[in-house]
Amino acid sequence: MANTIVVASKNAGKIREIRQLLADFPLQVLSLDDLSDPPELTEPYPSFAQNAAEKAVTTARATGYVALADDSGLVVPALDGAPGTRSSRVAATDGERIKWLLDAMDQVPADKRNAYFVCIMVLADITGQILGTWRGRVDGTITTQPQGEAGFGYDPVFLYPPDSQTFAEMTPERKNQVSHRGQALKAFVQDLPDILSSITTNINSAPPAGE
Ligand code: ITT
Repeated sequence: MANTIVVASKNAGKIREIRQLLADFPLQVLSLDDLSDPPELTEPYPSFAQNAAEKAVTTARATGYVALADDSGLVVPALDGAPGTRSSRVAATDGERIKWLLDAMDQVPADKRNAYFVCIMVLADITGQILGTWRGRVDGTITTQPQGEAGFGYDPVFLYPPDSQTFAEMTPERKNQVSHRGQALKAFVQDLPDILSSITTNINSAPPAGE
């Protein structure tokens, strides 16, 4: 129990990557899909950090588990920062989101197609206290058509220049090495020994959620 965390996400791609990156650590990693009555999560704020905190705090309070939330997205300077915190909401499916992006960038020349992924991770305890915040960012460029089948979200159109491959053409291991989520989770894992003792303390000393 003390070493159980719940990932405050319904995004299967994110959950898979987080599970891979935490596989070697002494943690039982649940997701909202493992819970019978998962909380409804909202992302009402204009910043990744605020939305991540909202999701972590709501989930930890509602479930009684320490919760790790990931708010992430794609920032395209040529689109004034869009889709940004609205990355999951510009359309209903990954395919439609990619079409939205490529259409929006139809007239953007090659030298202005730079973009980056951001990931903010927040861990909250069952009282709603934030135990830590970790960040990652990876820079790349947006292709003119999808390339590759792996990953999720905008991966088929996000080219990582050092490898001359999109995230959807890489192995999952390689994406985790360089991605925004991989960076944030590596920083989280470095803090994990301290956090585990903090989690134990909080679970033993705090009242159950809702009291
Ligand atoms: P949860 O809130 O349930 O975690 P979500 O998909 O709504 O899921 P976000 O609001 O953080 O999560 O939106 C993140 C979106 O950004 C995600 O849906 C993708 O479209 C995109 N995204 C984030 N990380 C990505 C990655 O590693 N590869 C491709 N696209 C990514």
